[in-house]
Amino acid sequence: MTGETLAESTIEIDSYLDGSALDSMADDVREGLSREPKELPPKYFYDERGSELFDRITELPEYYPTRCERAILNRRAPVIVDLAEATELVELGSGSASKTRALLFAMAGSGTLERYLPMDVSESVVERSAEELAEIYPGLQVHGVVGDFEQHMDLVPVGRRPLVAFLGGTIGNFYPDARASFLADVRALLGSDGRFLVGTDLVKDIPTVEAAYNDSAGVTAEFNRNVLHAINRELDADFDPEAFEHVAFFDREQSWIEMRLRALGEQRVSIPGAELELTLADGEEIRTEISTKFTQERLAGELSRAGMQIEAFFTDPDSLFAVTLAAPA
Ligand code: SAH
Ligand code: AVI
Repeated sequence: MTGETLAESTIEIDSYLDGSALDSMADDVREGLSREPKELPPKYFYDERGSELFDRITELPEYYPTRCERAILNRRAPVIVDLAEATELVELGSGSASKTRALLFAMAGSGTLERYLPMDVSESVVERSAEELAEIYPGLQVHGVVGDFEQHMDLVPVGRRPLVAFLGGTIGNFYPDARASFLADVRALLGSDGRFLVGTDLVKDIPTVEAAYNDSAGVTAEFNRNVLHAINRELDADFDPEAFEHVAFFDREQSWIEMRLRALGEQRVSIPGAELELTLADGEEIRTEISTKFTQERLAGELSRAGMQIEAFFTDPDSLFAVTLAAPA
């Protein structure tokens, strides 16, 4: 009988969201709620409850992006891994990392897998996925980063020739200027021969998109309202989340779906942690998220302006969603 001892996995987690997180939430809330229309950044959806609600969204019959992306990754992970020739996988906005397993599995199968670096603003999801994946892959070094990919990308301890993944279509949640600066940061992470793997939701018929953000079970509505629960808890505010209606509509001109919270009746809100007193008129809306839908051409143009070119472009059979591998140009 032959056998070999499995190497120990290691877990290390760096956090960049300690004391300053509350200050930046207060600034963001004060700034966003003084805009027209009023606005709140989507990253505040993702406390522990919000991350769980997002995971429930990914299982809804109407929410096609996760199913499509999972099918693409399960089928194409071996070719992606062959092209990338990476020993480490960096994952931005990693969440529960459930689709990532196909990539790690393919890297392990090709004998190249050494390190996984999940980065997310939600501490609980980074810790949980680090533990789960370290257990599944003996010998894997997991280096988690709890941080904001709009502020802390230069702190990701990236090694040589990384595969940097950004899945789920989260790239669509940026406004165009912020996306350009995010893509420039990704390009810097790649060095001379890393690869960028990005999931994008594609342009399609409007009813399919609108149903995905307006599910019949009301989970997306609860996810949307969760931002108010988070602000109540962190900034001692007194929003009544049930006094806001979930709204989601597709904006053809911008090619994005927009989620809003609409006040049902006049709302007086006090947010002591942001030194803000607020009155919302009956029917007034707060924009909470945009989610851009892409064409291949638009994505190629944006990647090119950031110094990257498409190496492979994969879609599901109905072309609802795409996974793109890009290399330094
Ligand atoms: N990649 C996963 C999760 C997508 S949900 C998937 O494909 O299913 C979006 C993820 O990005 C959440 O886990 C959220 O916590 C994280 N996120 C949102 N804004 C962020 C930010 N500014 N910095 C880091 N992570 C962020
Ligand atoms: C994380 N992000 C890509 C999701 C999306 O589809 O834009 C967030 C989400 N919002 C509502 N449902 C899901």
